[in-house]
Order: sequence, then structure tokens, then C-alpha cells
Amino acid sequence: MAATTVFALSSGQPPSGIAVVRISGPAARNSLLFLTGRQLPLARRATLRRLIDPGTNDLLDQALVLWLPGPDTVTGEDMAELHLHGSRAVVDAVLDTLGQIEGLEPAKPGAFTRRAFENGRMDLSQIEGLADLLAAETAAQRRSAIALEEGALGRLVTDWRKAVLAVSAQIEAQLDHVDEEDAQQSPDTACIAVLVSEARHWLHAPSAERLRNGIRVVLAGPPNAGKSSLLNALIGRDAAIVSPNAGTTRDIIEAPVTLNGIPFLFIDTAGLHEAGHDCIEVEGMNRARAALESADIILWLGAKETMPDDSRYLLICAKIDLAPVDPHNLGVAVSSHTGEGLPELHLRIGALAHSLVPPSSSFAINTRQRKHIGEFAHALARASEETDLLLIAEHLRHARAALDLLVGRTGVEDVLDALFAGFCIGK
Ligand SMILES: Nc1nc2c(ncn2[C@@H]2O[C@H](COP(=O)(O)OP(=O)(O)OP(=O)(O)O)[C@@H](O)[C@H]2O)c(=O)[nH]1
Ligand SMILES: [Mg+2]
Repeated sequence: MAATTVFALSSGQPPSGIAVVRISGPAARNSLLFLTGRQLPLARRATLRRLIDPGTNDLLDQALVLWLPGPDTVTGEDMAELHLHGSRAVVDAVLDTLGQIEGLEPAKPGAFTRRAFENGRMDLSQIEGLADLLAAETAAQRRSAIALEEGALGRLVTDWRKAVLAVSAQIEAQLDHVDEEDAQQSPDTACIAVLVSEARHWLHAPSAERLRNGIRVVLAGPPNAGKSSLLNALIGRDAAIVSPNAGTTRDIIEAPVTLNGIPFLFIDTAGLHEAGHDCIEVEGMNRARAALESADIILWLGAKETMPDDSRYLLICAKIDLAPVDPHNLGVAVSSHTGEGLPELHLRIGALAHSLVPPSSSFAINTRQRKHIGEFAHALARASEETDLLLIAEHLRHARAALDLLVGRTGVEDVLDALFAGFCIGK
């Protein structure tokens, strides 16, 4: 446990209705005594107290104070909370006074969460969930982040670890009796196979980075097809320039938008055609192709015959106000000018996006987590291919090590530093 005690304003910048100052560490108790000049309030009971600077006898504020003795607190340490009037002057005065107390220091970003981690109150995946939750802007992001923060991945890992330990124990027992003929039986390969398929399932789970940055919907096709007009119509604002000239859009235009609680990034591209006339046009097409590679969904405004056979593509029949729809064209018929077909297109995009966001009460997997789940699956797969008990035991150890990395039992310092760099002070 850290010997220092930290304090910070945990609520938003003043002025605000109420400002919450949190204190965590062994001197939390003394801080309350120092500021109130009275005995501690009852544990976990909001109590009105006058806060006084004992040096000057200055009344700083009348505040609700909470005394939260550890270890049953978010950080696992003794804590105190001061619910102040949310003015700059009150907050500054209280923080200044706290700074005079021996053993207290201002908290660095994420300091409270780091203590929670160090005291075993949260695992690494929960901290990642918390970071996602603090950054969440859409319902889909919030749902995934809460599931992670609340420990869903940690529980999965606990189950996996138990299962692997059971097989490991079985093998150790067999190794102990390796001379006795009847003790020679194969380990529980069925159990390992189930774990491998579960882990592989999670490898294909929706990506947390996609959920954070938005599902990438790229509009592509030949020049003048109506891509920019459709982008504007879909997102409801004039993000891209539209003109009757072919080759209007030359660069990539990215427009973030939330539809039905799901974050999307709509991406308009330069028209694709055979011969680029100048180097700007050629570069525009290169960028369009790069956008297509990283796309999750592609709205193709070209002829059906020119559409690649790829499940990410959705054929769009644009400008249907100009000409009747060809019955052989199976695309979604839309007009950016009249709005016809746009609700249907929104629904189709929503349906395609469905598999790219986690189902409710589940969560998306980030690159770091995916890496360790991959290592876990790989080690188990190797164990199941092996017949030598010693080697099986070794692969199972690797599988468990991958789980430890996944929830941060080992090797986490740099991950934590990177995570907390993005945290607010007071969290
Ligand atoms: N009637 C009609 N005209 C449209 C529709 N959509 C686009 N247009 C017109 O078609 C022309 C080209 O539209 P854009 O949206 O600029 O086409 P684009 O595919 O982005 O073109 P580039 O950026 O040059 O590749 C413009 O004159 C638009 O007004 C539509 O639904 N109906
Ligand atoms: Mg355009």
C-alpha cells in the first residue's frame, strides 16, 4: 500500500453546483480531523461540517463530509470525501489547506484508480473499461465499457484459469505416478478443446478501437455518381462539396455521426476511374483505395458488375429520381435529392453494423486484450496437439501466463502508465 495520501478535485472544473474533493491514503482520517476540528463523523454517513483552516481559523466552507474507512473503499485505502460548494474560491481554499497537511500530496492523473489496482480492487481490464467509460459518447460505447469496467472479462478469465488449473493438476498427478501403468491416461483434451473454441470466439469479438473511433462506412464508386450528396444526406449536414463536375471530391472526407446509439465514421472518397489525369487525382484515388481496405461497410455507387465480391459491400442505386430503377439491380435505391430510400439505407447500414458492436451486456475487445487471448488460445492448441505430459504441462503454464497478462497480474507498468496518462486528475 502506498504510504502517501493523495487528494484532488474529482468533479468537473468549478463553478459547479457541488465540487467533490477526494482524499485517499493513511492520512485521510487526519485530514478530516484537521479540517473539521472535531471527531470523525460516523463511517459512510454523510455529515454536515464546518471546514476551517486551523492556521488562520478561516471558515472555508460548510460541506457534507464522508469518512470511508478502508479497505472496503474504491481504492482499498482509508478515504474521505468533501462535498463542497462548487466555486473556484472554495475549491482553491480547501485544496490549499489540504496541501499544508503532513503526508498529503496532490493526486496525479489516475492516482485513485492506480491505488485501486494496486490494492486488488480492480484488474487491468476493468481499468481499461473505466477509461472507455470516461470517454464514452454513445450508448454502444457506454454499454461495452460498463460491462468491462464491471468485471465481465475478469470473470471470464477466472473461469478459464480454473479450467486450465484443473487440467494442469490432473497432469501433475499423472506425472507423479508416471511409473504406474494404470495411472497413464490422456489428459482432459475435451476440456482444452472447449477452451480453445471459446477463446477463438472472443478473438472475433467486436473491436474496441472500432467502437471507440466509429464503424467505418466508405462511400465509393465512379466520379459524379452522387457519393458526396449521399454522404451529406445520410449524416444530415453538408460535410462534403457537391458539384455537377466529375472529380469534385479529391481528398478523403471523414464525418463522425451517431445513429441509433452506434458511432459511425462516414468516409467520402474521390471517384474511381481508369485514367487519372493529374497527380492530385491519382493521389485521391490511392487514398480512396486505402479507405476501402480499412472499411467495415462500403456503399458502392457503381455498376453491379464492377462491385467486388466482398461481404462488406452494399450496392447502391443512386439518383433514382432521375431514372426508373432497373428491376435487375438488387441494390438499395436512393435519391439524395428527394430522400427516397434513405430510411431503408439507414436500416441496412444499421443491420450490417450490428455484428460490429458487442451485443448488450457484452463488451468489445481491444488490441492488447486480443493479443493475450490469442496467446492463450495458441498455447492451449499446442497443448492439445502434444502427447508428452511434460510438454503439455509447459504449454498450459504459458496459457495461464497469457491470462495473467490479460488481466494485469503481471507485466502491467507500461500499460498502466499509458492508460493513466489519459485519465483526469481526481480519478
Ligand atoms: N437528381 C439527382 N441528382 C443528384 C443526386 N445525387 C447527386 N446528384 C447530382 O449529381 C452531381 C454529382 O454529385 P456529387 O454528390 O458531387 O457526386 P460525387 O460522386 O461525389 O462526385 P465526385 O466527387 O466528383 O466523384 C451533382 O450535380 C448532384 O447535384 C440525386 O439523388 N438526384
Ligand atoms: Mg464527391
